Amino acid sequence: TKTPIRVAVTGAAGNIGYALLFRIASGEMFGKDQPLILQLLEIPVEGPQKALKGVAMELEDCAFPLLQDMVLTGEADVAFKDVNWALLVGSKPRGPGMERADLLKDNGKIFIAQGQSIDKVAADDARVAVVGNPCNTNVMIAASQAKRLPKDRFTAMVRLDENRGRAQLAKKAGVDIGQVSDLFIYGNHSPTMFADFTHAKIGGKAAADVIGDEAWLKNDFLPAVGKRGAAIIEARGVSSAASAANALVDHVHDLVTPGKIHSVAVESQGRYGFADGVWAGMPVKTTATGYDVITTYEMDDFAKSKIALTNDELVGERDTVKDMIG
Ligand code: NAX
Repeated sequence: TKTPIRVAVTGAAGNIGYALLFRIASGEMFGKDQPLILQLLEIPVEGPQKALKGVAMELEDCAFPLLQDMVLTGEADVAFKDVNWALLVGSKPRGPGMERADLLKDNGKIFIAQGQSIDKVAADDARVAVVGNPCNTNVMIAASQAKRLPKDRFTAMVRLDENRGRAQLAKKAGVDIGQVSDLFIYGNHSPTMFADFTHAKIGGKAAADVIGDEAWLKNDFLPAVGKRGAAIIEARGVSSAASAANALVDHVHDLVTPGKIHSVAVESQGRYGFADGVWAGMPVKTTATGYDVITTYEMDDFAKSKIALTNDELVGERDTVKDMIG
C-alpha cells in the first residue's frame, strides 16, 4: 500500500469545500489506491471553526477507507505542515460596493501569508492549486513568497471554464461531451478569458466546421462561457460550488496523471504573448514529474486580440498588487 499524502484545503467549511472534501476523501482526485490525510484550514473564528467540525464529523461518517486522518485548524502553519498538495480555496468575497482593487489587496494579504507559510512548513515536493478569486493573481502572490519551491508548482484553476466551454459546444453540436476535445482556456479566470474555439475539435474535426456558425462562436459561445459564473449566481443566488469542486478534482487529477492535456493557469514566461510573470491559462501536458506547456498552437488575429485583452487585465491586476509583493 502507498504511503498517505497530506492534502491541505483552505476555506474548508465554505460552499466549495463542502462539495470538494468528500470527493477527495473518496479517492477521485488522487486515485482509489492513494491514502490521504486532510489538513483543513478555516479562519480562526467560532462560526467557521464550528462548521468545520461539522464537516469533519460527516467525513468521519462516510467511513472512507482512504481517509487516514484529519487536522482541523485556524493556523496556516499547522494546515500546511508537510503537505504534498495545498488547495487554496478560501478567500474573501467581494462585498457590496467594494472596489476591485480593494478585493485584490485584501486577498493579496491572505495569499502572502499563506505563501510564506507554505514556504516554511510544506513538504519539499509540495504543489499548490489556487481556486480563491482572483485566482490568477492570488497564485502569483503566493508563488512570490515561496522562494523554496519552483514556480511551476503553483497553478490556478481555469478548468471550470474549460468544462463549461466543452459542455456548451457539445450541446450546440448535439454530440456527447466526449466528442469535444482541444478546447483550451487562455488568460484570466474572469469574463475576459479566451475559450479558444479556433482549435477545438468535435469528433476529431474542426469545431468551427462542425458548428458552421462563426457568429455564434464569437458572439454567443464566448460570452456565455465568460459570464457563466454570473449566470449561476443569478439563478442560484450563490456562486458555483459543486461544478467548481468538480473542476478542481479534474485539475489536480489531471496534473497527477501523465499524458493528460488540459487547461491550467501557469506562470506565462511570455508564452502566447502574455506578459512575463503573470499567471495565465494555457494548455499543458502532464508528465511523470510535472507538466510541459503546449506552445505549438498558432493564433489568428482574432485569437491574438482576445489574448491581448485578457493579458491587459492580468497586467492591471499585477500592477494593483505590485507594491505588496515587492
Ligand atoms: P465561501 O464563502 O462559501 O467559502 C469560503 C470559505 O473560505 C469561508 O468558509 C471562509 O471562512 C474561508 N476563508 C476566508 N478566508 C480564509 C483564510 N484566510 N484562510 C482560510 N479560510 C478562509 O466561498 P466558496 O463558494 O466556497 O468559494 C471560494 C472561492 O472560490 C471564492 O473566492 C470564489 O470566488 C472562488 N471561485 C473560483 C472559481 C474558479 O473557477 N477559479 C469558481 C468558483 C468560485 O467562484
